[in-house]
Amino acid sequence: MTKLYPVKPDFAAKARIRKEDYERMYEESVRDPEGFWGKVGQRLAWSKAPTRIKNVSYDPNNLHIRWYEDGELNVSANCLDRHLAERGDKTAIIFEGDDPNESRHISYRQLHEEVCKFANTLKHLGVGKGDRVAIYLPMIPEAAVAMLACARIGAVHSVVFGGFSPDSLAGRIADSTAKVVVTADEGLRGGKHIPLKTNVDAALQRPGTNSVETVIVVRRTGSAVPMQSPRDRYYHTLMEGQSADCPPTPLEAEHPLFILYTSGSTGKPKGVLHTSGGYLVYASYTHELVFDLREDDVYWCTADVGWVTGHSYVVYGPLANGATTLMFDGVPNYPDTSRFWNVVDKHKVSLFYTAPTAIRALMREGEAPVKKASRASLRVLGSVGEPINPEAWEWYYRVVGDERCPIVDTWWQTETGGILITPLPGAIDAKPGSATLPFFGIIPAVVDASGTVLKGATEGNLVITDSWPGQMRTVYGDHQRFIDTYFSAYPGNYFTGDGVRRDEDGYYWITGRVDDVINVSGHRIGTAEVESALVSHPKVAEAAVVGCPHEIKGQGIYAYVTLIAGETGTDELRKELIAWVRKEIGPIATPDYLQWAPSLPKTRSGKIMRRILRKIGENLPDQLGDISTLADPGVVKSLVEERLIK
Ligand code: 6R9
Repeated sequence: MTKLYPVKPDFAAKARIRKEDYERMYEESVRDPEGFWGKVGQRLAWSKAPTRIKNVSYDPNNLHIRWYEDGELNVSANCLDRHLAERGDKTAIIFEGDDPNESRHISYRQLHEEVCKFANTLKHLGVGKGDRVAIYLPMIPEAAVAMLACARIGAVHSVVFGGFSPDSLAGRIADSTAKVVVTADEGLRGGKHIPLKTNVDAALQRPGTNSVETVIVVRRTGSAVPMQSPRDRYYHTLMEGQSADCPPTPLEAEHPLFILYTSGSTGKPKGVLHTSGGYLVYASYTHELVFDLREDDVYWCTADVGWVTGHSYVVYGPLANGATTLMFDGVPNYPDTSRFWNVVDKHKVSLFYTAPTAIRALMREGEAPVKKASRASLRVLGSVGEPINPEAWEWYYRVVGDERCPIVDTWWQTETGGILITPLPGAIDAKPGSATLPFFGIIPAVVDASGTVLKGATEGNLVITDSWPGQMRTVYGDHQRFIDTYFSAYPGNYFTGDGVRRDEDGYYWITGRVDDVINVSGHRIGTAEVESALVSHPKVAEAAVVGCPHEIKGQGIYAYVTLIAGETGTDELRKELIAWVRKEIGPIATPDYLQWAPSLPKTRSGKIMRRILRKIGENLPDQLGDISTLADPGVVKSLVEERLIK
């Protein structure tokens, strides 16, 4: 039986949303979405107030998603200018470096000044409304400055995670035809230097990247890096003498705010496009209610700005709410495994948001590194990125939160812009491992493979039946792919790509991806991307990649590789191929297992039967199911015998 953790009465007494509020507001939000989101939209400062709240059709033949479409606003003005009168001296960003001796506070006034100067810098470089700017930076305040400066002038940012390889960066630059790249000389992680500028140089040698006119380099470590004139310019020299006066450009609510690439089931990552008004309404509203935000909270989300969590819940949500947000440029185990909790004590963090993979890794180190720190400031704990296993949930609750802090297990996606299924800490009783109930305006449904809607306690695929303001609007440059990926499988619904179980209390339990996406440490990796990296190696004939269970990462990457005739699968070659994928995509895509496959199980029409490979990788050789449709059932036997997880 699952344990129930009821909302604590003392927490509920002071909470923004209590049980009865949740029920009443949820009912209203789905009965009258226009009225509900019209009111919620007033939380932002609009230069022109919207009157048309929702204009949505999920019909694949006429697909459009528009919120607040006749309104005008500027996202950076909402995150900065409107706080100046009341909160000018309040800390907007606490920066905590990789080195525990490096930290700094940036007030709203200072951040505003820096953003204005950088927005003027971008303008001076010829960047205007609608132009794309790639951001390839560590977790330093300049990353937020660059994002907000783009927003200020209507440029569209595309943040690329600093752990991606030159090739991955090049693909993203080419797809978005970015005019400027903002990077740093180097990153610093766990004391190690990451060659960001050198990676940019390598990326810009790749075909398709000649849209880039300028590379702006932030000095992070001060190491000497090659600078190519006139293309490469230092951030600090460009900023010298720039005016701190830069009026925000009023933009239509549906003006694009950013593109963020995410892995799908086919080879090429998709440029998820989010727009301005609806996105900011949704990110800020969810941030306020899910974390029960108070004026004096210190909020820390450990995600990198290279992921959507960093966009919505490090930068945009918190700053739109006038909160203090902590940016951490380090790792949980440097200088030691008490780091998270030392940072919590040092900055009196009250709201803490991290990923299950980090919890599991720290859990392995025992309680002592946690208990060394007081953590007395903590009030709410959050989880995001993948299903949290009940053991990790219990440990987070008991050891980190001292059984005092509610846990919010927040389910959402790059595509959704903000949290869709989550407990509200003062309103919804928790069950470890369940993301619980939908946020306001969200109508989840469970469907079977044929699209039949299943009622009551059941299990199937998760769809969302109507739009919400934070929803993505299109795949950049490929609207048809947007329709095909999300709206064709179950017409009239948004398909999430996740499997789900709904229990007798109506609680949702996400069971993981049902497509060819693997969730490694909360990061999405397309199996097709890893496969294409493998087959680009001259000795590889064919490859198939599946997910497998992994104690820390949640899922690991399991690759089956067929070599070209005449090559032998040695340990050395295995290492070489693993290193190859790491170099091609980035460290997060490093295969955990690589099995030599004399051949791959295929149907008579030549399709690889991944279902079988998945079961072998999961060490479930008794559950292969029907293999009679295979062209050569014999190949399965040797793959089972040689499997790497037993
Ligand atoms: C925000 C983010 C999205 C995929 C999603 C799902 C998994 C995220 C989860 C969760 C169970 C949670 N996921 N949060 N699964 N419980 N609380 O992670 O976006 O990188 O696009 O990943 O992550 O499978 O479909 P993104």
